[in-house]
Amino acid sequence: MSKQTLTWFLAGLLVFGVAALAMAATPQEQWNGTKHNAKNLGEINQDSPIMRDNCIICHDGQGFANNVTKRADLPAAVKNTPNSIDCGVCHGAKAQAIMASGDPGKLANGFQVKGAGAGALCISCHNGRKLPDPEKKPAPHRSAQFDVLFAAVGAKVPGVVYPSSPHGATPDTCVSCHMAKLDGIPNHTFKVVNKPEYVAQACGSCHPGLTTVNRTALADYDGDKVVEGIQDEVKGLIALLEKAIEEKEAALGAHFHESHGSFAWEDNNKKEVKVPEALYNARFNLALVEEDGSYGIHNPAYVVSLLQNSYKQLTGKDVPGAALR
Ligand code: HEC
Ligand code: HEC
Ligand code: HEC
Ligand code: HEC
Ligand code: HEC
Ligand SMILES: [Ca+2]
Ligand SMILES: [Ca+2]
Repeated sequence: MSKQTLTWFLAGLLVFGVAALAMAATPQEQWNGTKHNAKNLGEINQDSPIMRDNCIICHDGQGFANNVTKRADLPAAVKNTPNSIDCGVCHGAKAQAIMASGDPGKLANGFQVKGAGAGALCISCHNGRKLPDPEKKPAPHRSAQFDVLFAAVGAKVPGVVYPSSPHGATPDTCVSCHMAKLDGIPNHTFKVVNKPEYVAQACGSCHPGLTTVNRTALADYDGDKVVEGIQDEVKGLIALLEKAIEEKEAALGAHFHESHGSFAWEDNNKKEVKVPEALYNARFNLALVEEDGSYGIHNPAYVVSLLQNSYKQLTGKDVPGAALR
């Protein structure tokens, strides 16, 4: 190679390299905008979950990494600050061991899952922590993704057989769908991007040709006579169940509220109202599905069945005109 050709070759490499760098995003750029970054959590005070004992094991990155539930037990340098769930947390020793084993260990609500691949890391934090209990009336935590994906948790009507999950079987569970390649690297926004290129990678191995996460449902589940995308069918069912719940509460004169992770109903004099089990169950399933946040994608048939059966248990009749699961 002559000296001149070599110069051109090197210049070409440089241009190509810069272009490639400009195209590929970095994990840092993608992570910056997420809620794993404490900067995006708004105003933080001592009552925020990222600062509170018993919450920091999931809400504070160093709480998780050091396996600690009390701030006082954190290393001095990170004890008094909110600590992001950052690169070092998810690529540190504890997280690596969980990803390699595919086993998040026993969860707060007693469930165990093995073979969850890299998604076991996500499951360590993204689980609902509670089981339905009409006596104590707990609410699911705002992170019920594990519970729905594995059809593990839900207020079930005795005798009804609920569908299990096709999506719990994805090899890296959460990571397969949420961390497919985005701009050339594993997606560190952690959000499923509802664009054809992304959907093709996250879902295409099992649903060839799918271009939107809102995949057309197999039937009309909310009974409005239109077969919509599954997320719209689920939103339709949520609206129907919510209306039925509010009608029941109005008839009982019971005002609903949630505090300290439990549901409660009170009359006009702020005295507790005893409500039927079906009402608690319906509230639990409604919260579970809303807090899961995927509007049915994590486990379509299960979510449809939970909502439809809650509606029936509460009102005594099937969702009018709907295809039942
Ligand atoms: C097992 C792990 C875990 C524990 C323990 C935990 N949380 Fe959470 N929590 C989460 C996850 C994960 C989310 C985010 C879920 C999502 O975005 O779907 C969350 C979300 C929340 C939210 C909603 C935040 C928002 O921006 O909307 C609040 C409020 C909250 N948690 C409060 C608490 C409090 C208070 C405690 C302690 C008493 C606690 N959490 C303990 C995992 C946990
Ligand atoms: C919430 C957890 C989480 C956070 C935070 C996180 N990562 Fe990752 N990262 C992962 C997972 C999961 C993978 C995919 C690993 C696998 O499948 O083995 C990954 C993959 C990667 C890869 C690709 C490795 C490969 O083999 O291709 C790089 C590089 C990386 N992360 C860097 C970073 C950097 C830099 C940060 C901080 C800006 C960061 N990560 C923050 C969970 C995380
Ligand atoms: C150490 C605990 C922890 C781990 C591990 C973790 N998360 Fe989170 N995640 C949280 C908490 C806490 C929040 C909510 C923060 C808030 O809103 O206060 C959250 C929020 C989210 C959100 C909400 C959207 C946003 O803006 O960021 C998504 C999506 C998410 N996590 C996906 C994942 C995925 C996928 C994994 C695995 C690769 C994962 N998380 C691992 C604790 C965790
Ligand atoms: C089969 C693919 C798939 C699997 C597996 C999966 N998700 Fe999702 N997830 C989705 C889709 C699709 C959405 C909805 C995205 C939308 O509406 O744009 C979603 C929504 C969410 C949301 C709400 C996002 C937001 O913006 O608030 C969170 C949090 C989440 N998933 C976490 C998880 C966790 C944790 C796991 C593992 C326990 C998991 N997901 C497993 C596909 C998946
Ligand atoms: C590992 C394989 C696999 C992956 C990856 C996967 N799915 Fe599925 N999915 C299935 C199987 C199996 C079924 C059940 C049979 C069917 O409905 O095709 C299913 C069912 C569904 C249904 C239910 C249809 C109904 O009405 O009951 C929807 C919606 C869906 N998937 C959407 C998605 C989306 C969106 C993604 C990507 C974010 C995805 N899936 C990724 C295997 C997968
Ligand atoms: Ca419909
Ligand atoms: Ca509808």
